[in-house]
Amino acid sequence: MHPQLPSLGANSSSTDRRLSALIRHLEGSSSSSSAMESQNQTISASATSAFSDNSVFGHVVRAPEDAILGVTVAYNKDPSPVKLNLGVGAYRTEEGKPLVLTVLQFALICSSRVKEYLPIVGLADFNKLSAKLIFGADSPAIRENRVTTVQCLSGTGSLRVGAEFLAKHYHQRTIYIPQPTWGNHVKIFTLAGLSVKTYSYYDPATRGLNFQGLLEDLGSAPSGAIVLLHACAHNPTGVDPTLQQWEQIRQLMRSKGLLPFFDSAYQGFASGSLDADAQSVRMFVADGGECLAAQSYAKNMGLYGERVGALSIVCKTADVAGRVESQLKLVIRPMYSNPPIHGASIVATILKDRNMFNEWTIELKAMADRIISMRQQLFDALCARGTPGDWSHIVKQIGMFTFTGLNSQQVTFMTKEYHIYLTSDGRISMAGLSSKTVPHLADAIHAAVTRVA
Ligand code: PLA
Repeated sequence: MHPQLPSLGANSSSTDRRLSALIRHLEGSSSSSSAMESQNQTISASATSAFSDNSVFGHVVRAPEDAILGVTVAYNKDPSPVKLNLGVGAYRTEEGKPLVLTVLQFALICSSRVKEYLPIVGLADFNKLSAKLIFGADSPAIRENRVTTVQCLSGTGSLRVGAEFLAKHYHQRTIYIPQPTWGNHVKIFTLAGLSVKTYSYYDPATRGLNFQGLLEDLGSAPSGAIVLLHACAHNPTGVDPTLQQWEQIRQLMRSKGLLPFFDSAYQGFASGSLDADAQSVRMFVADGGECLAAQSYAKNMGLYGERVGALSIVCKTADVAGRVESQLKLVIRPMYSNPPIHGASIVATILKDRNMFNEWTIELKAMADRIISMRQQLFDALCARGTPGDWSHIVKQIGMFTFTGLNSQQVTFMTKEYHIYLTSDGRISMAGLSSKTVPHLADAIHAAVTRVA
């Protein structure tokens, strides 16, 4: 063995020492990173700068951190013991710890140990069961074999594969996304070759749905355009249409031949019920029309890092669905060849076993309920402090996030003074909050609202 390389297991204390030395070294270099950054910003993309760095990549400018995942990067660097990460939508327990669902631990024991390549479209059982989960066990589209489902890399990968397929094979290249929406949507669709436009969704004045604006914008979209819809628990606003409003959206979209592309990243998280949270999607499938749906198991099964998801395309006939699937394979094969097996076999194990499935729904409901109780506690804490403004939207909005209405200066203030990390648009991940941390957050919001314009 090389004397410099840490050995695993037997010599773990010296490994630990080397790792902490490495961490100290990296921390040392990151403390000077802001100086480096400002230096880099003044370097222009010229051949001279390439020479001065003595690198063929000398012209590469530093990209800003991601608007959501960058919040975690900043949080990790903060040494404060009271720091709180409410940026990324990741579920935490009352103790502030990540949660591994009990049902996952059972499923791990039972799921397959096979490590062979999967087919390009992924695990067959997983695909079949995922379609059933979102469209319903009695879905006529499934019965008639009109659905093709391919396993993808979580919600993001499913959206990307769907977008690449549409850019190649669909006659309309424009996709309408809600304003606002999850920050990654614009990039995913643009890079896939679609042209992105927005439709009205949120009304800051009412902190609710701008339904009239939505109907007007979709009503004037060109016929055949693609429309991205959040199946439930709209991110970042926490505002969903009612079932009656969904029905109006459906009628309008079908009458204009607009193609629905559902992003379902939170099934079960909005209401605690898997079926209730899939109602919007099922309404569009029940009318016999076509649509796409991207599913993620990151949040509802807590499989964030396993990257498990599925893309389904509902077609008019089984024959079309078969041809669509053959083209999806041509999208996937040069992108990542075939998807990973581990997470999908865990999901399939849970979905096909009645007891495990029931256990999952109980744990899912408990997560959704804890988030709902955090909403009430935060609302009560702000009322108790007499924080100026109407905060009732905290209890009205649903899903993982509260779109607080705090502006970016107020967010910066909360991060600087209270070590609370959230995205600059004022979105708070309620799933990251606990009874213990609610008072700290309420103090921070109160101070931000009363001291920062
Ligand atoms: N679609 C929406 C609406 C999302 O909010 C997210 C995740 C995804 C898709 C993708 O999730 P997945 O690829 O992990 O399955 N949004 C998170 C995380 C939770 C993120 O930004 O990546 C968020 O904090 O907004």
